[in-house]
Amino acid sequence: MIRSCVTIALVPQIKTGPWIFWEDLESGMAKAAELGFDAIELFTPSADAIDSQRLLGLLEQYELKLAAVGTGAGKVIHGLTLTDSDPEIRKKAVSFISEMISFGATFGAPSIIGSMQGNVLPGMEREQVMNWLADELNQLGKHAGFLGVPLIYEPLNRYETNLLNTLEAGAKFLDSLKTQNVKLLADLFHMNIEEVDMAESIYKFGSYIGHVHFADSNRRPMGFGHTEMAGIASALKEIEFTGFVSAEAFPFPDPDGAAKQTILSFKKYFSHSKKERIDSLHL
Ligand code: LER
Ligand code: MN
Repeated sequence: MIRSCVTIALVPQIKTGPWIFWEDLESGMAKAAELGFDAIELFTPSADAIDSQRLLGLLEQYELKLAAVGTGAGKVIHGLTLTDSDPEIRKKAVSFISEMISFGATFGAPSIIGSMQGNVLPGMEREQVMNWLADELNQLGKHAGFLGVPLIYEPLNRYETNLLNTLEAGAKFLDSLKTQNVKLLADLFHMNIEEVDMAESIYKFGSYIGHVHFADSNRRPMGFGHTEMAGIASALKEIEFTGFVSAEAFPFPDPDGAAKQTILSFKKYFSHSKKERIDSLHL
């Protein structure tokens, strides 16, 4: 069964980013629960930013799962990437992500490596950079596996990284790793820029996909752009995807409106109830 998820960002430095809820943790969770989301995805400044006992209590209280945790704050706040030319920075990036993996794993949630992957910058050799990334994903994937969760690697569009931009490139790279515990994140916004045919790529590389970011072509909530979601939803069902479709989209027109639009779109494409699917068409 495909489950719904909404993002909550608790990192003030990136207030203009593609995350739905921005208030405090509890009010985001209360709204997610009220709208009927299955889960939340958290974007926090660090692994110790939220007290685990408190989060556990809130997840129980609002009957929500923690679907995933993002690691991008390591770059935004601390300037860390896994492919920095400075070995000390790479080491700090690995330890930042490693701590996030441990935090997420307490709740059975995988961590996501998105912007922390970095770029091949002028003066660097691509082969060397990809070797660093491979070694680090092997190490981090093993750590995650030890804690019983996968690690999620996210191909990003060309304006954010020049490492790997498509599901195909990501899948080939994962095949070259020693660890089998790294999965791909299919972010529909990045895919809209990079894939030739989004549904086809999902069919082809479905076995690699561990998480989905749900946003329309313009990164607004699904339904506010021109992505052909019906074919993509069929592909996700066809590959028997059982993870979370998580709204990482701009809070347009505002967080509440974005969350509402997301859950309506989710029901339209993924609900098992015919009544819910029909109702969502009339709103
Ligand atoms: C992270 O999931 C992502 O998609 C990046 O574009 C955020 O900068
Ligand atoms: Mn994403």
